[in-house]
Amino acid sequence: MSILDIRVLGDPVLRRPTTPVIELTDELRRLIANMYETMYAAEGIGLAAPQVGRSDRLAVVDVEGAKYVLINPRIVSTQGPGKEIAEEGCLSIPDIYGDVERPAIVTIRATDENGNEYEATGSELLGRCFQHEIDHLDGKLFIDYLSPLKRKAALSKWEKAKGEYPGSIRKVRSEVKGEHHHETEM
Ligand code: K1U
Ligand code: ZN
Repeated sequence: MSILDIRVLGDPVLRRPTTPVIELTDELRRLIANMYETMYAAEGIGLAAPQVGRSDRLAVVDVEGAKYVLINPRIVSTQGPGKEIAEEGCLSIPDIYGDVERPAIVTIRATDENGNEYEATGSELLGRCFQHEIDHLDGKLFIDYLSPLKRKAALSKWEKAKGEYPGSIRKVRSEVKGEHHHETEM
């Protein structure tokens, strides 16, 4: 398994719509395993394919041990008394945070890594993570939801920080001591 480079704001792949997965190939299974490894190394709770430079309609999630592989996911319904506001970040916009209002509870339908279709309902952080990842698959980022003023502030902070990511690439290091990674290996 390997840790993949994370694409950051400015890389057009983050704005490109994704293509549905038609066949679960070994190559895609390897991609899923590598996305999990990358997400854990970056200390995230989710990761979508465009964030590692791929336009496949696929994401992985691990919220407090609740793991989901989201292949061709879609939101089938939103429930609850209404919307909730909470702070979000994004592995593709490091160190930038903002309050985002979203439906409190969502039900999604997706295919898992074994090709089985499933439905899952998420509230709180899990529901928010499902929505954040599905947004990535539609080329949407959390900053798109900020008020014009807060978005402007976030973007000006990013203008100063983005120099740390030449080529819009964020290198993630493994936390495991003594481990040697071959970054280009798949
Ligand atoms: O897709 C991503 O960029 C991953 C992102 C997902 C996400 C963050 C916040 C709300 C919903 C979804 C992250 O994992 S950001 C960093 C993070 O690990 C985190 C954020 C909030 C709570 C706990 C952890
Ligand atoms: Zn994100």
